[in-house]
Amino acid sequence: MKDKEFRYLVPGDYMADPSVHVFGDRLYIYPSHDWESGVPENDNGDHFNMKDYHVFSTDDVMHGEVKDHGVILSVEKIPWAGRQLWDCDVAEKDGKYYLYFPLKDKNDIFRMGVAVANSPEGPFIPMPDPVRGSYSIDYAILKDGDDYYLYFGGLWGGQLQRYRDNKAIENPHLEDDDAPALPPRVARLSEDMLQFAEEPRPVIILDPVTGEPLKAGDNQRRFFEASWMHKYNGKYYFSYSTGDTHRICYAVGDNPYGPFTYKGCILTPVVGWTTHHSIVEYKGKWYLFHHDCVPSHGKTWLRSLKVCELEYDKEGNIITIEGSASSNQA
Ligand code: FUB
Repeated sequence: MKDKEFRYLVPGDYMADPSVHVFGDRLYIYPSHDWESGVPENDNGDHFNMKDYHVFSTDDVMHGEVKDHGVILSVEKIPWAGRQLWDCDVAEKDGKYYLYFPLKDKNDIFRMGVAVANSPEGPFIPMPDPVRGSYSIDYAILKDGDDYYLYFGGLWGGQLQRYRDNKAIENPHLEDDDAPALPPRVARLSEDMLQFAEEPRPVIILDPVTGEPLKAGDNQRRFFEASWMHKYNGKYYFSYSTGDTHRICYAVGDNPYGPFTYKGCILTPVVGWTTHHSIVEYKGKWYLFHHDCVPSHGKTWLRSLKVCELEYDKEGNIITIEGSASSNQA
């Protein structure tokens, strides 16, 4: 059997957390930009001390040129900035491009910023304030008809455990193992794309056997961070990282709000603590963009952007891909 082909997309730099979309006839990649900042590693992710974003584009995913369009937004241009530009995403509406990014404010709380451009290649001009009512990290956008849905959330350093019912709580905590897992959130965006049009709602992932929400102690399957949403054959595929068990998993539903029924593992662990991805169709093929730490020899804060083809079986199940932690991928 032929070995699966993987490609490192930006061999000269460290890029992670890819969000990928097709705009016009090109494919655009919006990653986080890792660098050696010298901040020591801890469970809050302080070592992910990113300070700018680049955008890349290509018209041939596995073999063509990957063009670096340069810096499209940097932390010193954002008036409310504290630190740490983590996973962003971009949507197009009426010829304008909207970049949604998580950044800690001056009180070290993650908020969502929006920056606007006239081209997918930027530059993106940040709005003066974060989005009202925004919190946590890892924003991902689904355009569905005329509506745009934003998925978000992340445990531990992503601060999701600080909120219940969209309000900050005094004593941040994870749920007990037997309780339903803390869910990611989804909110429809306003007409002008600059605010939430509604209060964020929980994204519930159900156990296919019991029909109950996955439990907080179910670390192999429950949501941790890295939301992504794509559609396949009219179904909504919500995918995410399980964090401390290092898997990319997915669940399927009938509408953008869910609930979603757990289906399986898309990507087994890669080299490095984090795993994060996006799934996109381009020129008739499906791709899994992700990252690992093979080129940096396992330095978990220096991640490299990677892609491979993704396939479905006849029932629409995603065929599991073996990550670099358990294979001999170069
Ligand atoms: O890149 C910083 C954080 O690491 C992201 O927000 C998470 O998804 C994880 O990849």
